[in-house]
Amino acid sequence: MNVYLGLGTNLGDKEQNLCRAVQKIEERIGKIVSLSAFYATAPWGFQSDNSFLNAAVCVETSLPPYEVLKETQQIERRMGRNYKSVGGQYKDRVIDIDLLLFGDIVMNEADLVLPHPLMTERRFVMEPLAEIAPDLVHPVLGQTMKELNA
Ligand code: PH2
Ligand code: MG
Ligand code: MG
Repeated sequence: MNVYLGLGTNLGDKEQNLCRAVQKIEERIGKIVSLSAFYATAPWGFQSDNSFLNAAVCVETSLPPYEVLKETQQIERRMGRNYKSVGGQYKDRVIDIDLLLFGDIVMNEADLVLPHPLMTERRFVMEPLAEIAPDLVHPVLGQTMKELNA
């Protein structure tokens, strides 16, 4: 199944952080089908002096959603993200890997919601996603990524 992941970083060597994350994703989750350009974006939803580099990646995986989540969280930790957002406040981070879409799976669990509930509100997600998957249809909204990014 194809899983779409959103990547973000605003600390350290951001380009290297994204490249390392993609490499680890390929090692642990599956074959990289496509990778977007890296987009320089302003912090969204919180104040920070550190701008972001964001990207989207499509991975062909045989793992189920919770296994992919476990792997992405482990990659985040191994790359030095040993903190979580405090009281729902976003924080600067070395790497953030979010599950955006996982085939046509729709699920609503406390620790995993698919598709990602905020993806369509975030230009830093939709811009790279629409680049690599313009005709992909959102399983709940029924619109393509290109339409949702318009
Ligand atoms: N991630 C957030 C909150 N705000 N802003 C940008 N530009 N890029 C992000 O990846 C990002 C954000 C929560 O994960
Ligand atoms: Mg995030
Ligand atoms: Mg995250």
